[in-house]
Amino acid sequence: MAINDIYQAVLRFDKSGMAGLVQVELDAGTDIASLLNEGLIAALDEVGDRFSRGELFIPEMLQAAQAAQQGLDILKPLLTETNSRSAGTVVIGTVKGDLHDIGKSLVKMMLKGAGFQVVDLGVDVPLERFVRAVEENRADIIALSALLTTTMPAMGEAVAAFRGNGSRVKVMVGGAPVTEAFAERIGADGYAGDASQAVSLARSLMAG
Ligand code: B1M
Repeated sequence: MAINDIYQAVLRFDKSGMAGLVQVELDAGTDIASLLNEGLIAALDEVGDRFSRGELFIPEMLQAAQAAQQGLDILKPLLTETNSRSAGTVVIGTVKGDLHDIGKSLVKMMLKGAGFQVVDLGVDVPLERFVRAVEENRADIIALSALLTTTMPAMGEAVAAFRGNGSRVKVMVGGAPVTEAFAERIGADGYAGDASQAVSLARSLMAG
């Protein structure tokens, strides 16, 4: 049994076997970061590459995501368990027009594990819902995820809206096509390349 089995299971769209494979690795003492990065996430990257090359199509991409999700469900309690008191409140969501959920959910889990209260608005979230949720929850931070180059502009619109309405919420952005340079260009308070960087960034935004 090895992490490669988990990687291969995503590529086989093996929804029913995934939980067992991940549990075996956990029981063997494999660390969660390796399970995620070398197993589930690396496999989804390969799926994306195969999609780009026209070797598989949307239904298969969706099935691969569902298989990976089964593995994440096993890791969820380990990522979210915390004893610390609230580190701050974060509203998180994937921007309008974008249905990609997995990376955003991973960021949510890690933030929860780090003691943040997290309000997850889901995917395809219109700007007005972000604005309302920030007010209703008196959020300290808003975390925006985008996986498509076509939906990234919604992040700039969100930053402009929060600056325009005088909100003091800190805006952090992330997602595969998002870069530090893009974050700076739109005036976001920070960019995180992965879920653990998102935790460090959220902590430093709370401190600053
Ligand atoms: Co989509 N898709 N997809 N897809 N999909 C990508 C993103 C793509 C790169 C594939 C490819 O062509 N190589 C490509 C985007 C190209 C582009 O715009 N540059 C693409 C496309 C084109 C599409 C469609 C347009 C296909 C079509 O219909 N023709 C369509 C769009 C639908 C829509 O959103 N409106 C589409 C649909 C789908 C599915 C629904 C089938 C499915 C998503 C299912 C789901 O999420 N429940 C799907 C999938 C699975 C993927 C890939 C294969 C995997 C995404 C993923 O979950 N990765 C993806 C290829 C790839 O990413 N290599 C692809 C694992 C996840 C853990 O990583 O989300 O990057 P990621 O999150 C990371 C970091 O980015 C960061 O932390 C996470 C953990 O480390 N992060 C943040 C993310 N959000 C953050 C927020 C933060 C901080 C960090 O807050 C501050």
